[in-house]
Amino acid sequence: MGQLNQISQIAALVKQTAHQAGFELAGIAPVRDLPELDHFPDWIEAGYAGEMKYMEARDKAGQLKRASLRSAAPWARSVIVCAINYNTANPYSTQVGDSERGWISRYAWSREDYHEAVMRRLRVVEDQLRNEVGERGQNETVSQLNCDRKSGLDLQKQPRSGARMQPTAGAVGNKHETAEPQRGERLIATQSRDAMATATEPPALQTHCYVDTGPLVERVYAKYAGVGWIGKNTCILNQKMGSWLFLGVILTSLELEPDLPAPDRCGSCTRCIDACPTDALIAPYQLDSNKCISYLTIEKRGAIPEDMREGMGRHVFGCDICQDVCPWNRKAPATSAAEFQSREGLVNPALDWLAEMSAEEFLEKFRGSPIRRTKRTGLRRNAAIAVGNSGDPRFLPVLKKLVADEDSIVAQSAKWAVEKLSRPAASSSESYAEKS
Ligand code: B12
Ligand code: SF4
Ligand code: SF4
Repeated sequence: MGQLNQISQIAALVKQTAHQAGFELAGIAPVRDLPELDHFPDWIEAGYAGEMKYMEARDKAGQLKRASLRSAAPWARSVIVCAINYNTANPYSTQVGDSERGWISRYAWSREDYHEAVMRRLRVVEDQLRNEVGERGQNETVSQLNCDRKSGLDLQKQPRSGARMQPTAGAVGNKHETAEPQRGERLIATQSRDAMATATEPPALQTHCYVDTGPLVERVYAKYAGVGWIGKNTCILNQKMGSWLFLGVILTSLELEPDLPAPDRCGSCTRCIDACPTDALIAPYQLDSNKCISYLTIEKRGAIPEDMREGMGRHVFGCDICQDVCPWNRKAPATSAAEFQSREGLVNPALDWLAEMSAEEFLEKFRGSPIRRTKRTGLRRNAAIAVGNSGDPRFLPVLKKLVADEDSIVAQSAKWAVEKLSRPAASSSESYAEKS
């Protein structure tokens, strides 16, 4: 069988396995310097990553790792991008007018943290790829195909780095990227040869799965894998599925036939930009995290800057406004994945319950939930601010207790909320909801 034929069979098998594993969409992107990545250094330079220092990780040469896979993972030739629908049939959280209840973003209602749910499925695809390449024989599928196809990158010239069970080049020591594969991540090599391979031996197949934590801007590769286009709200949108999608990627040393990039279908629409309550979408395709409610409620540690608090409305974890208003989400189907069905009480949680939540209840209620990321302090801080934005004076007794809270971040946020609720009702989350 022809080599190209074999390689396209592998690509087809990978996609088929991805579908069987529960991904609605899967495609293959090439590893090259894609034009969208040119914007990444500017984004970092402008400070739009806020306090997310892991976004600024650099290699030994001082280059931003996420700006180029060619330096962050020099062995990688293709990125398999998989996407899974997490949409549920629940209405948008901000449609719930009850001022006693807060808004949690759709992705966080899930029964299991998406990192684990997506990683488990990626492993199925990775294992199938490994088995397939193993069965067909390394010589044919990995070495000869990659080198014969003259991609401009000759695998034989790449450093072999011992090949087997080797962490990726230049990982950094922070929460998102570590030198060793993290929990749920693996680096596999199908070839069980001596690490001191000779120059005539084929290089090992390497693969590495990532959900969020890899040194790459997943959405750019999703575009080139044909999964969807990058919308003006910066999210990946698929014509049939909308944007309620989680992404997972498998980097592989195998050079697979790339898919065609998805064409941009935003047209003249600017609904997401117009609806963003905090003007975080500073221009089409450009988000300033410092202004984004998702960043403020999930990633930001310490106190939330005062000038950002009012715009947060009753959001307590994440924000979906720029996706809720997107016309491509109007007919987005609901997921059948059990892990992404909503947990009881999370769609529109009672704000006083969150603000007063004990450490034990936080751990118990949010076991295996992405909400753990903001920690109890963050969640209670967010709830206190949401209460301030509720316009509902019935919260004043609760807030007055919180002003004396031992957690100074919560106490400070509650003090702001008391002042806000005590002011004449000029701005509440009702006026906020009008914008969206
Ligand atoms: C950091 C991060 C965040 C940050 C920053 C978001 C951002 N837009 O960058 C914060 C905390 C704000 C965030 C929020 C959310 N996130 Co987030 N996040 C990430 C993470 C870890 C890195 C993203 C990144 O690299 N950003 C860097 C910037 C520069 O990229 P960018 O804004 O996408 O910009 C690119 C393009 O827009 C492009 N571009 C294209 N055309 C043009 C044209 C011009 C003129 C310019 C200037 C630029 C440009 O340039 C940039 C690339 O260099 C990824 C996982 C990953 N490893 O990729 C998840 C990820 C992007 N997040 C995800 C999700 C689900 C969310 C939220 C929906 C969660 C929520 N409900 O609150 C929101 C969505 C907010 C939004 N509108 O983006 C999903 C997105 C899935 C999808 N369908 O797109 C991802 C892929 C996680 C996953 N594994 O599924 N996130
Ligand atoms: S997630 Fe919310 S705050 Fe962030 S850009 Fe979208 S609408 Fe704006
Ligand atoms: S709301 Fe409009 S501009 Fe924004 S992502 Fe959707 S289609 Fe694109």
